[in-house]
Amino acid sequence: MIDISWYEALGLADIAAKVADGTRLSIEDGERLFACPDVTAVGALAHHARTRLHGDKAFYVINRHINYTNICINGCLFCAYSRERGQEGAFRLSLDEILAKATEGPAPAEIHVVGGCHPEIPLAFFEEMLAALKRALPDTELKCFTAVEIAHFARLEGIATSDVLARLKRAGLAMMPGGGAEIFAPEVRTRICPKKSTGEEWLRIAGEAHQTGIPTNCTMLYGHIETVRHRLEHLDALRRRQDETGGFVCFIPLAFQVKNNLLGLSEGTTGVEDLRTIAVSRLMLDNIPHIKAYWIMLGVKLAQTALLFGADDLDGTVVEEKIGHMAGADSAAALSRGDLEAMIRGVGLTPVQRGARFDAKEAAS
Ligand code: V47
Ligand code: SF4
Repeated sequence: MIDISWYEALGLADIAAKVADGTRLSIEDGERLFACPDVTAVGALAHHARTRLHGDKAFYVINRHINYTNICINGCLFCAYSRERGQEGAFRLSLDEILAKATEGPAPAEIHVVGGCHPEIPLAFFEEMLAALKRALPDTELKCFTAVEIAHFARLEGIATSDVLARLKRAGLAMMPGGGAEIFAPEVRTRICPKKSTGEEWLRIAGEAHQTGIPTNCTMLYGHIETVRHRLEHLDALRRRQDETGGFVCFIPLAFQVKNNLLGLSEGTTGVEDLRTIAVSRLMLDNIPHIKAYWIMLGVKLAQTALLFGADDLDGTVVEEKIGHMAGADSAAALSRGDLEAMIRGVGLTPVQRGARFDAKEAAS
């Protein structure tokens, strides 16, 4: 139940009424939620929306992240992870090294594989990688490659992105992660990632993946040079794409980690800003089922709190993470299933172990 008198006092009764009856919020509604002095009031609305979708369930996955290379031709200015070829710290894993990482513990439900846009790894390598992973781990879902990598593979091969997607799906790709979206607005992109696919191209490839039968996640990198309006326009673009193709499974707001960037930024986001961004995302994205509190970027305690501010998923065990940690994220490298379940139970919710596409794996014990 939404306590309308609380929202009347805040001048947000009309928005609370929209949330109560499931009416889509406008960008201007989103701006008012960002401006509301009481973040707990915004969080309570988002919790109402997430409870309507998921009851008392909160999700996690037994997964493993693998980064196959940090060599990248894009050189995004916010990215602490990428290196040029030959630069100190540059790496590229062989197929055997990828397989060794994938199979080093018990089989995960999901393997998340992404990398930089390497100037010469051919598409055939990734087809072989997917087939080899599938042979080694037949029950593991392969969630690999962002829309930016797909655009890069297509350019290297001189073929259409739809052909890249079809070939990767045939080789065993089940799902794509949501990275590379950053902020779609061209005036932001030209300043933070001028060489990367445009926002329009990212959205086009996501839609193409959905039409090829590959569901994807989607992300937003916030807390750098963007404005609140840019965030809301980004969310609106995602939900319009979702109206058309329906293939987004989960949205992940990525809090910018500030160490080692070329943007000259040194102030990270605050916890309150993170919670507000998660809450407004839940309220705006009325057609995307899941919102992830990615503990790697948020830290464990804030990710847990975010489960009461609109998020319904914690991602997973992860095992090894480089992108956030090279930018100063001070979270642990990995969490256990027990840690994730305790985080969820600690806020009075029921843990549900899921697969990459959020199919339930088993009832939590
Ligand atoms: O695309 C890069 C972001 C993304 C920084 O789909 C940074 O389930 C914060 O997309 N601070 C990769 N973020 C991570 C990603 C992801 C992670 C977990 C789950 C899923 C999923 C997707 O990380 C990049 C970029 O947007 N990023 N540098 C940084 N300094
Ligand atoms: Fe390359 Fe991705 Fe880093 Fe940009 S964010 S430089 S595309 S690895």
